[in-house]
This record gives sequence, structure tokens and C-alpha cells, in this order.
Amino acid sequence: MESKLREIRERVLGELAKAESSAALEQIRVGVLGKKGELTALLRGMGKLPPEERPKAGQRVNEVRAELEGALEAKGEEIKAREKAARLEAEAVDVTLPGPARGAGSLHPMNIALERMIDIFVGMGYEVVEGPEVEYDHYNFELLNLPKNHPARDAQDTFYIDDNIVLRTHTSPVQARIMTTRKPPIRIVCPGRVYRADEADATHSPVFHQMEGLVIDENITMGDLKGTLDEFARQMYGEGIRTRFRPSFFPFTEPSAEVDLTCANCHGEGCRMCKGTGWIEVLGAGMVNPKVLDMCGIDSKKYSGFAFGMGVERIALLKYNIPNLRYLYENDLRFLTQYR
Ligand code: 2U9
Repeated sequence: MESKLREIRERVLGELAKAESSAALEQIRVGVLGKKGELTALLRGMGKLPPEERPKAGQRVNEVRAELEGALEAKGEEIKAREKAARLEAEAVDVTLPGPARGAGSLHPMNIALERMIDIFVGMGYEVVEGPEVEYDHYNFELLNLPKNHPARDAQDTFYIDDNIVLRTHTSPVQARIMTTRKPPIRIVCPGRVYRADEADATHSPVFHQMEGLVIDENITMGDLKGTLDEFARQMYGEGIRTRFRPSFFPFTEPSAEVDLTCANCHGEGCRMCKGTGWIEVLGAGMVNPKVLDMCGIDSKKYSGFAFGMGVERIALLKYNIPNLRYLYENDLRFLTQYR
């Protein structure tokens, strides 16, 4: 029995010295200490010994068992540490490597166009003014000579909050507010979001953007308006782009004009884009109706002024040759990233 015990001890210690993985260690442990292990079998076989030898033999087996358990544990710690070190090395991360590049955003093409528009007018001495999108009927309609029965006030065309409050249908109320609070000279542009109860299509959207301008001083004439819009057209679309005024009607201006620009596609020759006319309709304008000046508290005998209005989306579509308004609203990066 003692020789068998020694043989097991020597062999197991030898195997342990050579073991290199947790799996190999476990195999050794099961082979000697497990339910069917050699030491376990030895303990079971003690029944065959004479009774007086059993306590001594039991003690010896337990001594060897304790020694092997200790050796297994020590070896286990050693292997675990080695395996951990190997794993750390294999999984090492180079924290100095550059991360994934973060894509830089860019301005929306409509805002690129709007910033250009604003720059041009600021360059001519205009001030930029903004106002509320939820507006009183008084500023949106009444002061602009759009009286109670005017068709533009119809709920078919205008979003009403209540009887007296609307989503502004143009940025004109911003100018009306300025006229009621300041004395001339006034020279402002008013960009912003406006709302109309329109069905969306290639050229209409219920939410769109306008930029309107207003100049009021002594001796302001239609010639000033024409010169101003000529300069705007030239700076926005290039040399050789001229304006053409056609008579029109707006309640807030008198006289009023629809303003066309030379077709930038054919330089006035006539093409598909301008339907052969050589002109593209781009904005509206006129001399501020004296009735509007007086309603806003500005003496129409002393002062005169001009005003104009344009759709920012329309200006952007023309500038970038974009065929459909919807491209501006779909936020498809394949479209947006073309304009930086
Ligand atoms: C005040 C007095 C006059 C602003 C004007 C237009 C002509 C015009 C349209 C262009 C295309 C609107 O965006 S659009 O649909 N605008 O034709 N707007 S004159 O006249 C004013 C504004 C404020 C106090």
C-alpha cells in the first residue's frame, strides 16, 4: 500500500510539473482525486487491510491527498496567471491608433443660398430682422392692406390658430412690426419660415422660406428698386443676368411688379427651362402702398419706399439647377453632400 501510494505521488507530481493548461490539470485531478480516481480507489480498498493497520494507512492516504491537492492548487494558480498574461497579450489594443473619422456636416443647400442672399443685401447696407412665425392677424393681414374679406385670408390658404392668430403666410408682418416701431430711414431684409395651406408638389410646400426686403426713406423711387434687384441678380447668378419688370398687383405695393431674371441656363437665348422666353420669374416687388405706410404710422406724404419678396427655395433650385422642391426636404445625404 505504501509503495503504491508513493508511486502515485511521484507520478502525479511529475505530471503536474509538465502540465501546461487548465484542461490538462483538470484531467490529472480527476484521475487521482475524482470519484473514480486512484487515491479514492486506494481509500476504498482499505477495507481489505487488517483493522489495526487501517488508521495509519488512512492517515497516510490523507497526507498524500492533502499534498497533491496543495500541489494542484499551486500549479492551477500558476497556469491561470500564465493564461491570463497570454490572453492580455493576444487581446492588446493599440490605443494610439486613430479612431474612425467623424464625417463633417455641411450647410443645407437652401441655407447656403440664403446666406449668400443675406450677404449680398448686408453688403448693400441692409440689416437682417426676424420675427415670430405665429403671428397676429393684425400684422400678417390688416396692416398689409389685406382686409377681412380678402381671399388670402381664407382658411383654405392660411393656417389659423384662432380667430386672431395665424401661422404667418409671408415675412411681411416682420416689416410691418418694424414700421410701427421705427422711424425712417429703414433698410431691412427679413428671412424666415412661412406657412400656407398648400398641397405639396414639385414647386409647393406647406412650409417654405421667404426673404423679403423693405427700404423706406425720403425720395425712394422705382429706379432704386430696379437698381437694387439688378445688383442682387448680378451677384447671385452672375454677370449678364438682368431683371425684367412686368406689371402686377399686390395689395401692399402700388405699383407692383413680377420680376424675371435672365435665364442663367441659356443667357436669354430661349431654352426648355425658360420655355423659350429667355426669362425666369423669380420674385415680386413694388413701391410700398401709401395706405400701408399710413396704417403703420409713417407719413406717406414725406416718405416713400420699395419692397420685394422672394422664395428662398426657388432661388436655391435655380442657383443649383435642382428640378424638384422635394429634394430640399428629403434630407437624403446623397443629395445634400453635393453642396458644400
Ligand atoms: C410691407 C410692405 C410691402 C413684400 C412683397 C412680394 C412683392 C412678392 C412673393 C414672392 C414669391 C411671395 O415667396 S413668394 O411666394 N412676394 O411678390 N412681396 S412685394 O412687400 C411688402 C412687405 C411688407 C410692410
